[in-house]
Amino acid sequence: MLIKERTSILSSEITSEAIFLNRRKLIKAAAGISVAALLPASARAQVKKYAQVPVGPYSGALQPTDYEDVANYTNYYEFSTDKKSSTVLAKNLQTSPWSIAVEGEAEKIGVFNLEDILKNNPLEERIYRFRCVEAWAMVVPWIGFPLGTMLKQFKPTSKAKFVEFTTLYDPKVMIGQKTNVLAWPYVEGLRIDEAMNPLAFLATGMYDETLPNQNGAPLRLVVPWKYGFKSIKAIVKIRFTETMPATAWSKMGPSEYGFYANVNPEVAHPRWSQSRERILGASIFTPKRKTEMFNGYGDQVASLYKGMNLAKQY
Ligand SMILES: Nc1nc2c(c(=O)[nH]1)N[C@H]1C(S)=C(S)[C@@H](COP(=O)(O)O)O[C@H]1N2
Ligand SMILES: [Mo]
Repeated sequence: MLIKERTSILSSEITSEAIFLNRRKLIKAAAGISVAALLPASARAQVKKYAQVPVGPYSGALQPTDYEDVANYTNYYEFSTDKKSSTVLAKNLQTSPWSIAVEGEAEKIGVFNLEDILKNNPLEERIYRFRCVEAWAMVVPWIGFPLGTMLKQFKPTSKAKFVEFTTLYDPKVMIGQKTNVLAWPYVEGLRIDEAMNPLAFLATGMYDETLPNQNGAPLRLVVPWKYGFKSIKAIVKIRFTETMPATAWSKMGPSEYGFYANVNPEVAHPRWSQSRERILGASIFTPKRKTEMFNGYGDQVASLYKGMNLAKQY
């Protein structure tokens, strides 16, 4: 995400991302070692596992983005607005033990150990496209479980129309929380039917490995048909509500970051077009590709928005 004060550096920032990621590859190529050779042995041994996960319903025909690009260029404002710094600083987060408070309109509320939640939710691997609001896209093999399956275990009541998610608040470690770039803690939300859609996913890992801290460990949301900011990291609270949650980004910039945030090539962000995207880590000479409605997941999710004006409810 970009904050308002940084308007003028939008294009330079995108260029610097391409240069940063490509320079890293060039240095490795010059040193005569492949990117795969730099992965920990455990990851190399298992590379085939995610490579065998069928593309198709979840990812379209695109190939997974390099692990190193996904793990080294992150958005995590609790640590830093700089995508390389947040990657490094997030390593300080203690992700175990971890508990999640479940509150609001549900029969089974309380504080649950993540380990216990995992016992009731078998892990699976899914390759999803991912699209950040700034214009970069990537394809990530996540490990996790469907959000809706887990939510049903808490028995939401008929009053539960929305689900609100909250990130950890711990400014001693999450030093970005000492600044006011966003209203802390980070909050995101979904309408209950969006949350129950089988595509909505909670991730505990990626590329056959435990989720790196900087990508949201120990538990992060993945909503592949929406812009990246909906995919909240380091979740500590889930609340079922009757009214639409006020989310961190919409509080900061209501005209720029709506509640729905569906990937939509036709609705421009007030400060830039959304019609094209570039794959993270691709060469700066690779042409951008066309953004797809709902990030390519229209068949699975378009019915959720029947009758809505998505230019108004962005
Ligand atoms: N708690 C929290 N979650 C967050 C963010 C953040 O700053 N804090 N950034 C969001 C944005 S803008 C994007 S694009 C994705 C980036 O996920 P990635 O770093 O794993 O690529 O995380 C989202 N989740
Ligand atoms: Mo983003």
